[in-house]
Amino acid sequence: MPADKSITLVGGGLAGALLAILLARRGWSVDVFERRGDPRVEGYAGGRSINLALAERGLHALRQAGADGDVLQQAVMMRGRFVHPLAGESGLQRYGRDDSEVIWSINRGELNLVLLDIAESHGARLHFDHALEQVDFGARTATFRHHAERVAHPFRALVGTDGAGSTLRAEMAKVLPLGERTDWLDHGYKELEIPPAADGGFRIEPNALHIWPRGHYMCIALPNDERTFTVTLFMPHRGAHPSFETVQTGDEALALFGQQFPDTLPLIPALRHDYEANPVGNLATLYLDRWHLGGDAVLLGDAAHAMVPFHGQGMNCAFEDCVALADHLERAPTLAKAFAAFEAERKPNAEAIQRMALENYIEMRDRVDDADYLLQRELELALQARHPGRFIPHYAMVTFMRIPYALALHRSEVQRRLLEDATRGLSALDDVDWARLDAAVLAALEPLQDA
Ligand code: FAD
Ligand code: 8RB
Repeated sequence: MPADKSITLVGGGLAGALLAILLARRGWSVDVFERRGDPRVEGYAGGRSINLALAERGLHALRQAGADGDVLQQAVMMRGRFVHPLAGESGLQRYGRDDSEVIWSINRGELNLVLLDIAESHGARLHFDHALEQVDFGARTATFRHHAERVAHPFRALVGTDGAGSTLRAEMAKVLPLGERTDWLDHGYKELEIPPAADGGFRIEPNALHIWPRGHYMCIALPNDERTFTVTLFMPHRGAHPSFETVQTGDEALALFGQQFPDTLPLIPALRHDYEANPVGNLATLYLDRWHLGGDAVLLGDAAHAMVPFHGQGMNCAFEDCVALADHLERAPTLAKAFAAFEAERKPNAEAIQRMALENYIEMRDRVDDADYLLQRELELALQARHPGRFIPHYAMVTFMRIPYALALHRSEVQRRLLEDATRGLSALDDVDWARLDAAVLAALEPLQDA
């Protein structure tokens, strides 16, 4: 543990607020500088109610911070995907074996508020309306814009929890190239809303993550505890219809939804308005070769490894980063060693979930209503029952376990080959050659230690 336990966090979003709690509870002197105003005074900037899926990795981190109770109180359980094909029957595909294997829809604003409150109660000093502008690493001072003024603060070390557009990252890159690369996805997104029903209840099944898969594009909907759903349309920016190029006006959106998502039309009364009022968002994966500058500064969460949203793991991964960094800070003799050990542990795992997130887009938009795919999901469950602790479905390794993402990716690749080989040409599990498949599973997969 370093002798001087003081640290400055840039960004009081999800990761910044959580890390502040973890460190303040361990006796660190923590300052958090956040660009926005205090959400507890001004309301959460961002307005619309935006929800996120919380899974085991994020929940575990919240438990470490003593924040899980407050957060789960406002959460809505999502037991599985509720798939709405264009033709054919819609229905729930469970994520796990039972209600202990679920994910939770939580409100971003509420979550941030709860975490900031707890951070402050443990002694973290929160400085709102302070946007990092510039860092002098030689003099160890950081300059923030505070309303119309510029204020300089001395620091021992900086942690960049300032999100995908990180200013700290840009300041670090002026001293040491970080090898930054951004891969933009050629798809974007637009948010819409399903309001409550006339009787004040949910208009569709509340305890699910809804998906309308349409091949090259899709809609999803997550429930909010105020009985609304946030709907997100993901589709290509440009090119053949439908794309954000061919669907620009509210009327064009009405036509698209009428043809491709007809069951949602009566659910989204303000579709025309929402479509025109809300911007098209961009999606990207951010890769860096380095996350830290000696013992002076380190990046985590979206600032280090922003990812596409399709596994619902951006926050979960950022929270897992916070637990890892707090542990390394506790164990390592110097900040430089702590930051280096943190980067060595987390970078391969961040890269693994970034890749799995890209892959899950294809699965969600194109595969979830496919017969081959459903047969493979059925076989995954059967193999999990035949080989407990050894064959674990891909989704479960990412979502319900805390094994390193890189290990989950590796085992998923091995398992996918087994599933494809065993189901090739089959239309039901009755015809599976179980003796052969069991032998292949035993040969290809070691038992998992913490399963
Ligand atoms: P952020 O939460 O973005 O926090 C960054 C903070 O830094 C902000 O408060 C910002 O105001 C502040 N800041 C920025 N610049 C400065 C500066 N110069 N000075 C001071 N402060 C600054 N993840 C999931 O796991 N599950 C989901 O279902 C999910 N859904 C999502 C839905 C949407 C619409 C979006 C946009 C993202 C979603 N994510 C989800 C991803 C998740 O939001 C991010 O991965 C997560 O918020 C990263 O946390 P962070 O603290 O690194 O960044
Ligand atoms: N960022 C999610 C999943 C996986 C669901 C499954 C997918 C919206 C922006 Cl697209 C998406 C998942 O495989 O069945 N779990 O959680 C969250 C997702 O999107 C979030 C709400 C989102 N993230 C910019 C928009």
